[in-house]
Amino acid sequence: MSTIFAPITGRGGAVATLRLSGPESFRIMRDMTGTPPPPRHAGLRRLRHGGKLLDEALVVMFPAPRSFTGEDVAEISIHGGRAVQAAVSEALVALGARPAEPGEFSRRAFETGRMDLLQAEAMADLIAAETQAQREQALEGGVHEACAAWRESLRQLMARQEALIDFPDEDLPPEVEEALRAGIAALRDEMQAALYAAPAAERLREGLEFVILGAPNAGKSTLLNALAGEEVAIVSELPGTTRDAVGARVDLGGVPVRLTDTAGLRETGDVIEAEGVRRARARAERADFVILVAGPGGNFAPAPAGAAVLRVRTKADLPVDLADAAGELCVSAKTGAGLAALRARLVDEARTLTDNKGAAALARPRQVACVRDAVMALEMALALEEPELRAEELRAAAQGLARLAGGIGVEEILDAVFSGFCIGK
Ligand SMILES: Nc1nc2c(ncn2[C@@H]2O[C@H](COP(=O)(O)OP(=O)(O)OP(=O)(O)O)[C@@H](O)[C@H]2O)c(=O)[nH]1
Ligand SMILES: [Mg+2]
Repeated sequence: MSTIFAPITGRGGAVATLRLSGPESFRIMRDMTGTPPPPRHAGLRRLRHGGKLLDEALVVMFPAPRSFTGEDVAEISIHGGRAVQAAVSEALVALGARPAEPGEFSRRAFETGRMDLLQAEAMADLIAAETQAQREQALEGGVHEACAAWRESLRQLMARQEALIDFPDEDLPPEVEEALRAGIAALRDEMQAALYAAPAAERLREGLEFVILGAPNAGKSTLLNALAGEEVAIVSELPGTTRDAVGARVDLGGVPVRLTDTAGLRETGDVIEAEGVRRARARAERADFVILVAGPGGNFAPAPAGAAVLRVRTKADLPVDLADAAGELCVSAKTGAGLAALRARLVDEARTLTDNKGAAALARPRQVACVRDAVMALEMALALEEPELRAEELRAAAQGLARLAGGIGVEEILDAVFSGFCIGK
């Protein structure tokens, strides 16, 4: 096993912390510091290599197995500048360590049993979280706990199923069989609830896309700028100003949303604008939510099939003697009227779309696939009368859950999982 190192702090700070992990890490620290501090105590040490002083560093040693990776780990906090980091990195390489790959620390932590795959994924999500709702889901999504509880329930069901196999069924009261089936059904229902809620959890992890769609000059770009709080898109009184889809990331009640402004919808001989209109429609069809925009007296574009929409009437400051239709929200970017109400509506939509109703937050396709396999096996088990066959399906369900936690059959997916992590994770 090689000894690896990487910065575990972000760029540009006054201090950078490097983590060194692997069998040679303590020897390397002895070479550089003379005498490293005792385990789990921070000590200030001069780092030297080849007779040269490199920096003064705060050093902490974590002997295996009580370390992040489960291996011997040293963490050294050095000055954050480029030259210091380069000199220390060079010395570490000269002494036998190599730079870590993205996710390599986490992968080692997984391989030494310090965390299961679900915990590793949750940690990656926590570090990547941009908004508070994402942070909460990563921290309290409960998949690790739910998986452990499901596996325990299943273990008990399997034990009862085995007991049924070992005794001829005449000897057993029918209640035993019924209770077992009810137990399987209850477990299936709980896992199914998490599957139903999974799209919401995935949407929160990935972020939502809201698209602004409507006629030219309706005030779409103005609305984007107002909601984003900055001048993202060009606004002009000429219809057909926006061609490319222009996006801004906004935080709607803790949910990350990409708000996309699009070209005004109209028939046009201008090939570039026509392409913009085509993209606008395509974008809206894929969006999680569409904000249909129309100016005073204008018509709303038809909603894309299947899309959830909100109708927003713009330029409410202009006098028009048209009664407002029901279900429209009137705003004026000029006076600010209605913008708070619009934002509140969008926050509601964002929260609803990402509300997983307290179920375990299966936020990755990998997790969904494992739970779906387990649920299907439980369905099969419920459909089967023969105890041996049913036991077989319960074992298949247990395998699905073992894969969910990363216990078995994961070799082929590990690269994919951990390569999605950053260097230093
Ligand atoms: N009075 C008033 N004018 C507005 C308001 N919102 C936008 N406008 C004006 O309407 C015109 C068009 O605004 P844009 O935001 O560029 O409209 P758009 O829908 O993006 O137009 P295209 O990109 O051409 O499709 C500009 O002159 C804006 O200043 C508003 O609330 N009140
Ligand atoms: Mg525009």
